[in-house]
Amino acid sequence: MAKLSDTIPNLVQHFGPTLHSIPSGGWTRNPQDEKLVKTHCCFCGQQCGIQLRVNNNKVVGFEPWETFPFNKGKLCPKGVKRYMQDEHPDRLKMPLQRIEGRGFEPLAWEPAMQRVVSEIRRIQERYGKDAFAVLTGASLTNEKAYLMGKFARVALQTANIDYNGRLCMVSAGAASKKIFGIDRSANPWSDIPKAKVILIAGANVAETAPITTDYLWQARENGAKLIILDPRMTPIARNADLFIPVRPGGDMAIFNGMLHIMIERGWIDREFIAQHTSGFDAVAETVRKYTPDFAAKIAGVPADMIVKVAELWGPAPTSFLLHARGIEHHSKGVDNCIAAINLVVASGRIGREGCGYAMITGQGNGQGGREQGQKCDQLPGSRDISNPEHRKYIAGVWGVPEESIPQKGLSAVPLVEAIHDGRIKGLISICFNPAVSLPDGNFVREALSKLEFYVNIDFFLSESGRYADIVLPGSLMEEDEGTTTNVEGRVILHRKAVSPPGEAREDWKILCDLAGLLGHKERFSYASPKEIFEELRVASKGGTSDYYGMSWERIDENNGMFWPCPEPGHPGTPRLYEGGKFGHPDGKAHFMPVEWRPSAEMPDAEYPIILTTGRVVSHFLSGTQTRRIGALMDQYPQPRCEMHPRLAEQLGVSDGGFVKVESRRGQIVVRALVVKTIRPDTVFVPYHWPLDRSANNCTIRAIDPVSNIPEFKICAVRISKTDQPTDEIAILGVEAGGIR
Ligand SMILES: Nc1nc2c(c(=O)[nH]1)N[C@H]1C(S)=C(S)[C@@H](COP(=O)(O)OP(=O)(O)OC[C@H]3O[C@@H](n4cnc5c(=O)[nH]c(N)nc54)[C@H](O)[C@@H]3O)O[C@H]1N2
Ligand SMILES: Nc1nc2c(c(=O)[nH]1)N[C@H]1C(S)=C(S)[C@@H](COP(=O)(O)OP(=O)(O)OC[C@H]3O[C@@H](n4cnc5c(=O)[nH]c(N)nc54)[C@H](O)[C@@H]3O)O[C@H]1N2
Ligand code: SF4
Ligand SMILES: [Mo]
Repeated sequence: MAKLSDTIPNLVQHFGPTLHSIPSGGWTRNPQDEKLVKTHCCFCGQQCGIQLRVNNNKVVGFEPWETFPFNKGKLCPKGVKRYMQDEHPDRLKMPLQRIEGRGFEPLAWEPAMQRVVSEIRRIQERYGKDAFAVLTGASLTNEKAYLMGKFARVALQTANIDYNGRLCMVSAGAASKKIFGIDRSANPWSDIPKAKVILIAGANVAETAPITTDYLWQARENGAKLIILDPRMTPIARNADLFIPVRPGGDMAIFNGMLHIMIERGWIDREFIAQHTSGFDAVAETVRKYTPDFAAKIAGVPADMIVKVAELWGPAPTSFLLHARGIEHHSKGVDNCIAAINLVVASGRIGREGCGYAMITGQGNGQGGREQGQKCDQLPGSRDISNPEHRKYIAGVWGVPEESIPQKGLSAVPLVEAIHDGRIKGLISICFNPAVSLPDGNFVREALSKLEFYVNIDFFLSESGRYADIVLPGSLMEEDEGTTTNVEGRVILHRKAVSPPGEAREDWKILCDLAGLLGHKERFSYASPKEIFEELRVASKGGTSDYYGMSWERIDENNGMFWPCPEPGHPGTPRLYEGGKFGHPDGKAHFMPVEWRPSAEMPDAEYPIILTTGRVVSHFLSGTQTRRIGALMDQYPQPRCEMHPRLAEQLGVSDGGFVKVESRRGQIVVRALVVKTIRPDTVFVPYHWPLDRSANNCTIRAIDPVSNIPEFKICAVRISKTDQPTDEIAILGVEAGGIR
């Protein structure tokens, strides 16, 4: 059984000697060998085009890729530095096994794989197939995401597979499916500059989708008005025409309040509503009570702001609404998104040039990662695992009896709860770092330490990997090839720039080998990721996310292709819902009424302050990659607790001083960042750090009843001034190990 105490001495050993050094390992630059590889950034859902400069099987730099249409050569600080992680001395190059009391030791591939297979067999024989679970990620390519879904259902026959997009896109996806019938942003980004009003709710665009900022500036040049809803005045909000400093959890009241005014003043498109939608009357009835005063009280903003935002949005000739996790990471995340989409559909401004709606996807393959069947309730092509027709089709593609495909399993948070209470005994995880990224971190780490067997596939030893019995060295994006689907729904191709170092292997090969050893060789005998794509495209045929008409060659020639693309001659579909044709069988958009409700934990006398969590520009997700890049560490070395000067004064805290942030579940000690750009009742802590700097020590395990997304964006905390923790220097030492 894994205990963190076993691994800590080894952890220090693991990080200790590596600071600031790039071992040359006998490598020499070969001037004749230099080449540029056109590919894409490995980080966020923008998936910017980049050219990697490669020499003698190493990425040594980059050049902009100016003809790639999405970013036209532009990159953010992470994209520019991404290649520096490749050479970090922590890169895993051998399988590791954790030995009780000794920590990790290298192991050859064959015994490592044998141990994994025998533990899977032992656990499944003893406790049943579903006692072995799979956690995957949306940074994986489409091919790997597809492979993971098939691996779980065919090779392991476990129902319990879910992915880290469960912490990310699922509220937006569920809302889009309910209203539009399709889970994808509705427009290509080229529609953004054509919109006259742009409303952005809960997205810190400048830091988390930096290239989108450029599209917004183009819109501003064209005279667009910009509206931002965020409890913090984010960089983009400083240039907005209207900034609404909403109280966390209050957005739905604003959306319903806007619709209330739009109906009252005749700013809805009655003809569009009659022809192309259903269910509007129930929504009109629900928003009747959302007067500006009523909505303002819930949202914690002045009532005239609600009138002002309705006056900007209501009569606009064209518009674009974008949102991200700020309104989605809630136990009412789906309803928040529904309220936002109701506004778009009621205005009739969708499905034509300059009229759009988008959820800003997060992870590199945030879009594709949620289509290929690695969700607990899903089969490839965004199919439904409980639909008999869908099951039959996929069983045919996989060549297995339909009955052998498990039914719906547990989603990420309940899955970890099932580990904690002993229903799940074994775990394989790839591209997911639950020890840092799931809410209620102490509970999650306790769960991981209870597993009888845990195998983790990663290129660095993540905080979750430290609980694993076996760690298998997988591949970085530039060490493998495959497709991802960007924020617009554009499927693009990542080219292999270098091969994995040492004995590390491409992720897909590891999975296929494992499936083979488990007795399913013939169904996992792909010669390349391209062959996996060929099967994926057939599996997606007829599903909503239909890739059937695409090929790697077509994707390459066209700088990406938008799904649905149902036939080989089909041009793809950059803009959805043209002519008011929506994705439901009746072709209509289905309005849904939603009522505001309180968040799972509201501030009270004991825990009086709202904690919200999120990101900073220089770090990515659980930080395993960006905390190893020196230039990014220099920009933001440690998490800080953002608070308003008024709150800081009440607490007697000064900028840079230490504070203890405590919730009912856990605590962190971090430095304060005193800024006027945040509501005085709310503090913000970025979550990219582990252990005693992990914002998720404080967050709550409440989830949305429909999407099961965790409520990362609001919980109650108390804050007190405190001294510098004695271990800060040690922790800083570990984390300053970035490559410069
Ligand atoms: N630099 C960087 N970029 C990233 C990532 C990263 O880790 N680092 N991750 C990628 C991923 S996976 C994702 S999901 C995206 C996330 O992208 P975003 O959603 O833009 O990022 P967050 O910081 O999680 O949250 C966005 C904003 O929500 C606000 N907020 C909090 N509560 C509320 C609320 O109740 N209502 C409203 N309206 N706003 C609220 C916060 O103040 C914050 O400014 O970024 C992607 N891009
Ligand atoms: N408090 C709080 N918590 C949050 C959020 C928040 O806003 N606040 N945001 C949530 C969101 S939106 C997200 S998306 C999640 C992200 O949650 P995580 O799952 O933690 O995301 P990553 O940091 O990408 O972790 C993935 C792990 O896989 C590895 N990895 C990355 N790419 C690959 C690959 O191609 N192959 C292999 N083998 N390994 C790979 C990385 O090294 C890392 O160890 O965090 C969520 N957690
Ligand atoms: S915006 Fe996203 S995809 Fe583009 S360079 Fe930055 S992290 Fe990479
Ligand atoms: Mo995300």
